[in-house]
Amino acid sequence: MENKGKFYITTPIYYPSSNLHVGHTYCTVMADAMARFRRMQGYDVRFLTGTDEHGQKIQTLAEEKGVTPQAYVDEVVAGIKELWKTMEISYDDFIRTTEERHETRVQQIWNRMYEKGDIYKGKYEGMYCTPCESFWTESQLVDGKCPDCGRPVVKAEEEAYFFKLSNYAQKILDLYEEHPEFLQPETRRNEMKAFINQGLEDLCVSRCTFDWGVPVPNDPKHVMYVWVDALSNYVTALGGPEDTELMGKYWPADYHLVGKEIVRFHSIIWPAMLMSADLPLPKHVLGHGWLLLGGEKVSKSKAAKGLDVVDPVILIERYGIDALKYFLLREYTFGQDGNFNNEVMLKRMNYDLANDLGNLVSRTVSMIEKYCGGVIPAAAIEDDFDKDLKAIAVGAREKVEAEMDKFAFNMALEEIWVVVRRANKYIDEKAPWVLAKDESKKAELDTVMKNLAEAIRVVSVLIYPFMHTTSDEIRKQIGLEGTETVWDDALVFDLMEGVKVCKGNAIFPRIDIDKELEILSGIAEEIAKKKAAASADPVEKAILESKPLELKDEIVYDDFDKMDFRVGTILKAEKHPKADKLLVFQVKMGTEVRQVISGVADSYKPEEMVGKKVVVVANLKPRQLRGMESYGMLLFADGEDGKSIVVTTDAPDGSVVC
Ligand code: ME8
Repeated sequence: MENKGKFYITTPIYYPSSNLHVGHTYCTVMADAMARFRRMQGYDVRFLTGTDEHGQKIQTLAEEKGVTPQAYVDEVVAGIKELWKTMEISYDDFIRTTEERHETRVQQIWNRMYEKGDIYKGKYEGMYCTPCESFWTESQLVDGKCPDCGRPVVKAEEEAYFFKLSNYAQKILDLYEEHPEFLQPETRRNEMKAFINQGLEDLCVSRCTFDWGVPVPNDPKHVMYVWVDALSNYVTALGGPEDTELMGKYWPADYHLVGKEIVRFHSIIWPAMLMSADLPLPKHVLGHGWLLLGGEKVSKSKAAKGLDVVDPVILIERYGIDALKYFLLREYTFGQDGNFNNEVMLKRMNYDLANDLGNLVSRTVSMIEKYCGGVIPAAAIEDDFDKDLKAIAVGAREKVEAEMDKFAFNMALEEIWVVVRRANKYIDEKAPWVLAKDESKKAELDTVMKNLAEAIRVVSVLIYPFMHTTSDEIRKQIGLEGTETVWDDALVFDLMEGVKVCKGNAIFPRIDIDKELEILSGIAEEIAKKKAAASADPVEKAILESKPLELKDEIVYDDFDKMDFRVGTILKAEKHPKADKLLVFQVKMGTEVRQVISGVADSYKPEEMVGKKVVVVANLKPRQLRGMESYGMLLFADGEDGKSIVVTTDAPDGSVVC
């Protein structure tokens, strides 16, 4: 196969603070699919992932657990490696920032920056977000909290080393200008430009209040700022910064794939560090969107909340690796956020995998067995349906490649499913079971069987980068077990004559969605309970134990905006002359006094209500209640024993409630 050149792709190196969730899996699955895809195309691929093991947060977690930081990370990293092994993630290297090969080389990068005159000693006074390991100025905080994650920050004041990031502001803006492809999508580039234009301050690159980090060369009471340490992994894993065989071969990276919240580090700090260290810049930084759960980012602290299972290990156990991978790659649009929930996931698995793909394969193999003795026959004629199926199948590869060039995994898979759905439709159009009843139609029946086998084979090639196990299983069933899956074979339609099929189990069993959702919510509840029991933080406990309310149908803001609530004072209250349950109030709302009637005589004596500040639905259409007019409604809450409790407020009379 023609060698297309090298292709170096990386994922973020994840914090081994606790087990990974489906959000991390999403990024790694995308990188894996891209790596496998480029390998099939003939690229010399290097795929790097790893773990970012230093920093204050890890040190604190280890202390809480009563173990050394190293022992702490060793355990979590073993779990992460196990997960990637189960998912057959095809990385070429896994770098841990606690490895010696990393530590010595990151010191070399530091020395290069130092020798350039870009690192100097000073004093840091500012705010620090420990979970994000990020420094902020007061003005960057949002409501006094970390602008990235919204959590509280702590004051940090210490002697520290600084990196002259400010010197690189213009160079980085020039980089975006000259190479807009460096940072995608464009929205992220605009955000970064705006960030730089606010003014780039020098970056504090060392800490001395804890020691879980790479020592600063010649000043070991300081450890390097964890982001300087972490970003360097992309180079140190190749043996860099010094010239090594791997550096020469693979650096600069073709793609750093990262979540949108760490684009800033990769597109400002990282290129500045590389410029300072006289190293070439990566070609592309791609920021992907977040998976959201109930509108919030799926995160380690919230991972156990709610009724959805986000633990990839459990999802894989129940539905298989390929079903999860397919869902993650097909459901979300690269660069945008997307909602994650188990129902959407199960529906995708059922419709696309069990119905569309699974049925196509099982129906075809069964028919070849039944009508052709299990051996794929020769094709004899070509009518418009046959021609259309063939054109769509052999034309798909180019479309898949075009989408993958844009990292549009969902659209690449959609192009493959165009073939799958066309083939299913072809079965309906041709109705082989009718052809089989007429001996004179044997040639046409044979053609249908052969063309279906070819279409399935093309699909098996195209899905290989995304779901190689399924591809192998399909190839086994259409009689190609043990043959090499070759990318160029997706362009031809004449390889299947004479091949003996081999019927197997359904490649994706149908899922009983209602039953499965019940099981999953039970599992999610169990996980949340366990986490809540282990948590010392009362707010976290409450969040973990929270259960969704049963509510009326959702309304939109415009519905709410139609309502006019006002604060009023009850001037007078009396019993309704004709109804025991009703009280008649005279309510003053600013300039206006009006009569409002409520059915609360069982809960309040009239005199108890006088003087209360209440909330009135003031633009409600007037209503007759047993012969008296009511001009609005007061708000009450349901109390115990069916009693009503009036909603009161300290707000001034007449004020608008909104
Ligand atoms: O930031 N949706 O590590 P990290 C989508 N160590 N992707 C998500 C996600 C979600 N809800 N949650 C996490 C770090 N991710 C640093 C990186 S790199 C030199 C250092 C993915 O463990 C996403 O790719 O917090 C995100 O950028 C990454 O996990 C953050 O992982």
